[in-house]
Amino acid sequence: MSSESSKTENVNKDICNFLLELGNYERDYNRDIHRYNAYRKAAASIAKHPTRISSEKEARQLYGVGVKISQKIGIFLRTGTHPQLEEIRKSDKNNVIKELTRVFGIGPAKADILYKKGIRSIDDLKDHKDLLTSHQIIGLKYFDDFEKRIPRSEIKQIEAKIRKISKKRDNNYNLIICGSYRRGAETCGDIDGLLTHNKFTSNKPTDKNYLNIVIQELVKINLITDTLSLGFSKFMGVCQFRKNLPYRRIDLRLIPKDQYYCGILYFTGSDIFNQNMRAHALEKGYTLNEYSLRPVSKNGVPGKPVRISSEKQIFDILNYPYKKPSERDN
Ligand code: DCP
Ligand code: MG
Ligand code: MN
Repeated sequence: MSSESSKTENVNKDICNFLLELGNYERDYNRDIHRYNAYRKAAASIAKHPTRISSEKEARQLYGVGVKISQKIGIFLRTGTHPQLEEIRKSDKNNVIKELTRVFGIGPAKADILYKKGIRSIDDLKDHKDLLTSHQIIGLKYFDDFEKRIPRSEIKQIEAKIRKISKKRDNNYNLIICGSYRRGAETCGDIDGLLTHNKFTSNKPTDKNYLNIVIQELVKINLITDTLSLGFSKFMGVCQFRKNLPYRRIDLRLIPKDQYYCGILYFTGSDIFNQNMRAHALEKGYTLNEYSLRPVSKNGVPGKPVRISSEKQIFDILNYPYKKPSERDN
């Protein structure tokens, strides 16, 4: 989920990598998502800092960098490493978990189970597919391809293709690619598409399987090669734009027209940006999620969704400074 929005060069990259390594350890080994988020938040903030950070004190001034993390940065700056980092790198279990969680669909909990069963590497896994779900087997099958970044130009072509195919089927379909692509990244980890249909809104329940109709078309033309999961509003799978190009992870969602702006705001991210904006919304007496923005009453009950007619309007209502997608890394 890295956000490679290659803008100005990050002069504190070593510090960011140091923090991310500690953060991943908290997530994968201790399964402490709060600590993981704290490290990521600090790293995202430092990545945006235009000048070289030279002291603990300087780090402490930055948004999202607390006392403990800045102390660690201080030690890292003085010694080029940190005892905790050395510890982590020595841990066999941690290294195995780190390797196994590179397979799409294998999270830290599953990796832990596999470790306990004696699996030590990706190669071990290939001989023990019986321990994996169908999801994870697909992750293993495309292991090398899924680690490759997707160039922006390829996503642009995939976007055009999906748009053309869905519009041909029914001109009421609309498509927008969100995620890191919409944030302007030169390369992306996966493809995140949002689909709407002019006749589909949240107040008119429907039996029509709008998403499935498009997926079937995309399977027919061999753009979509595998399905990880498919529900009424959410598809996760694999696509290949052209023979000999890598297989790519693709997520497609169907959203009701009236939830369009909250949908694209959420799906554009980054995830850290979303967390920060949601926290801000709560402070302003609103609850914001991928579907709607709703005022919260004094006793904590969310009211009716506000009718939204642009992405910027959500920022305005919350009195949150508007950020273009390319500025939404945190
Ligand atoms: N998202 C979120 N919280 C999560 C996961 C996702 O808010 N825990 C939202 C914000 C993300 C968007 O969904 O930007 C798409 O998720 P991805 O995992 O595809 O992340 P990105 O597209 O931002 O990065 P990448 O280039 O790694 O795909
Ligand atoms: Mg993405
Ligand atoms: Mn995604």
